[in-house]
Amino acid sequence: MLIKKPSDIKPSEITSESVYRSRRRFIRDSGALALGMAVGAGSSSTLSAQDGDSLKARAPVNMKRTPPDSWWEDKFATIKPAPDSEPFFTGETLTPYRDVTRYNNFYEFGMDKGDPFANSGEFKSDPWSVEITGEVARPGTYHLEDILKPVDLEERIYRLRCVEAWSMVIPWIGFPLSDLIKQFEPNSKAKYVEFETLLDPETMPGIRSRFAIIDWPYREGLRMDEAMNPLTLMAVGLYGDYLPPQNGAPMRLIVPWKYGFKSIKSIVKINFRETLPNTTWNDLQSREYGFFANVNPNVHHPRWRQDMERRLPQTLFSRQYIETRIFNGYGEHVAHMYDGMDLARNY
Ligand SMILES: Nc1nc2c(c(=O)[nH]1)N[C@H]1C(S)=C(S)[C@@H](COP(=O)(O)O)O[C@H]1N2
Ligand SMILES: [Mo]
Repeated sequence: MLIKKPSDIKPSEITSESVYRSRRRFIRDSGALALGMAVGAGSSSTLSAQDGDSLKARAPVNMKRTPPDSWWEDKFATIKPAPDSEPFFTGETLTPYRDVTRYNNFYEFGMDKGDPFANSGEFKSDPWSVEITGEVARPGTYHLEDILKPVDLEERIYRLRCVEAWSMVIPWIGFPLSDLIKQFEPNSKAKYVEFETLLDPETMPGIRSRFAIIDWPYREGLRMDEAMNPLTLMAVGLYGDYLPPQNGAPMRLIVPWKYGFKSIKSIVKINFRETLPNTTWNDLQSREYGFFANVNPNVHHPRWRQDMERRLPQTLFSRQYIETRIFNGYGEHVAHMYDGMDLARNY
């Protein structure tokens, strides 16, 4: 296979291209992995060419939306591949597409891990618009197409650590949140950014459920410096393709050094404000879920420990437990934002 420049890649080839690149990495890294296994480090699963092939085969099956407008395809024709170095890349084994898209938390579609995949068939993410409000020069309701027009899409491979102590490694497609924020010109009073998920009981059966525990819509927030940090990503795709509904189509936040619940899905509102916003999980159980929610192996959840995590995929025969790292391993790039803060109090 020839290595192509991103601009030469047709949309239909992108998935295979990203599979190809993970394969290339596998080949490059396999020396190190083999060594790890030889000393009994127990790295149980590795990405193989075979996995790559099955990812490619499964991707379209999981796509529950019809191909969106052609502007999406044009946008996806120019994705900049992930670099080969931290922090926008990790050489850790990718979690297979199947697990990334069938083991989800998206309570709007139900509380079980398989519910978002199973129950999101009616969900429509195209057309989509986002309301921008608060302390900005350019408030308004914008079509997603217009928000994405000026940004450059890139691939980033990040760890995702859920507060429930499981984790994945996911190749996202997106752009820095800072590139979106700058478009709307926040003023000096904009100290926090608040996000809201779509609330559509018609297509989101979890919202209709009488067992729902959440006060909808799902809300999250970041301090402005966190929002502007180069690691903070607005994702519009994964594995080289559009986001499936269960992963937060058409656009969701990714904050890789924080617990997964901060990474709010299917965003319809972005509000700039002076005061700390209310957030869904913090409102529900403030003793268990803080506003900052930085991944921290030293501060345990009141009901379970946080110093280990279960890395997916797991099989019937192997469960892989690894040590959780402070700031999910991204400390070098984000710890400075919390200088002088007591992380045990500001959890
Ligand atoms: N709107 C909304 N966003 C959400 C959630 C949710 O229930 N609703 N769950 C969060 C949690 S707890 C996690 S771990 C991640 C999971 O993202 P993934 O399913 O793409 O892996 O999404 C987060 N974003
Ligand atoms: Mo989570």
